[in-house]
Amino acid sequence: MSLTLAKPLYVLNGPNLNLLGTREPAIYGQATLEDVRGLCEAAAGAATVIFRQTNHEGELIDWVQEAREQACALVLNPAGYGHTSVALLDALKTLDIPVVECHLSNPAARERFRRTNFVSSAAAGVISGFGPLSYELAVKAALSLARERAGATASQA
Ligand code: CA2
Repeated sequence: MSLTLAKPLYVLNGPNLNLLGTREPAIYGQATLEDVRGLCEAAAGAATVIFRQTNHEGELIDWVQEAREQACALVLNPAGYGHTSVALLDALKTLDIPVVECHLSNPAARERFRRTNFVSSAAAGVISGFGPLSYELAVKAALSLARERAGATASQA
């Protein structure tokens, strides 16, 4: 039986991911961000997905703060900000909901600077390297963690 979640799942995307499907297909594939949105919605089944992308660090942080109150869980592809943003890490550390970090490529197998990561320490887990499938897996993992928590809360009531 799958628990109905009271709040939506947030899927947030960082800078340049709006270009998906238009550039660097050898690294990021042919799917557009709209295709990825569709895959996330399908993977979420009956759960509601709030799917957004921004090129602005402050806006991404505002959305993370919004997720604190409004979301059951967060899937985050921080894109370049994952390698640079202490501010994003600080925002993520204020969350009490499960966070799943997600990447299309496998940053560990790319340039050395991509091994610096400021957000993984605030995530329950990281899914990287599977293209759009990374998002589907991340959505399933995040909803599974959210349902575990909702079940635990319900059984304590
Ligand atoms: O693999 C990922 O999902 C990344 O988060 C993508 C980031 C990169 O900085 C991370 O190391 C790994 C880059 C996003 C840029 O997206 C583009 C998509 C199409 C064309 C150009 C850039």
